[in-house]
Amino acid sequence: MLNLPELPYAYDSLAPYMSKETLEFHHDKHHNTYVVNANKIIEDNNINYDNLESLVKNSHSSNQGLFNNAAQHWNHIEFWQWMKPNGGGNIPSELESKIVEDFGSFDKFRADYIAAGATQFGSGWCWLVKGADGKLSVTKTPNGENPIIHDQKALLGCDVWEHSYYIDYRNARPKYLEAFIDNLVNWERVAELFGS
Ligand code: MN3
Repeated sequence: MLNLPELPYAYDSLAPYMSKETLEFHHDKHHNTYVVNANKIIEDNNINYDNLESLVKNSHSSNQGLFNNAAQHWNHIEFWQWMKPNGGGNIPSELESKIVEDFGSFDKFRADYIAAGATQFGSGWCWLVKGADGKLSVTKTPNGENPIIHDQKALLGCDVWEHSYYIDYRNARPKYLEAFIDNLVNWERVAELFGS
């Protein structure tokens, strides 16, 4: 059974950058629906799996409905941890050096990341990933697709489905992405994933 995790902070603690109302809908309704749907498909088809990552990987080519919901479950578990109250700001130095090495500057990374999220047509995600060669890059994916199926390690993902920003930013997706990078990102979590 897949389970909906609690948010790692209070619902009102990311305001004004992400409101209590957004988190209530996004976590309690949208994320929960992915969990309920994935569990139903798993149960109805007697699907066995070792862990969520292998379920995401194995369902990608064999069961689109299960993949959509299991991948979104994984994406959201990570997404909640990629934010924190009073986020943004200081980046652990080892990670910052690597970002500068691979992008030229932090500002270039920031611009690339926001552009990836802003230009993802329709629903999806933008990512900072570490490739098999250890190099960092920015990518974007449609719907529930994620770096797992591209054999990349996800270091930082941002949900650009409208349910993630429409209550707070209406149609201004770039404003939401700017607020995410500047005021919400939990860089300690990103650095932990980078080092692991
Ligand atoms: Mn979402």
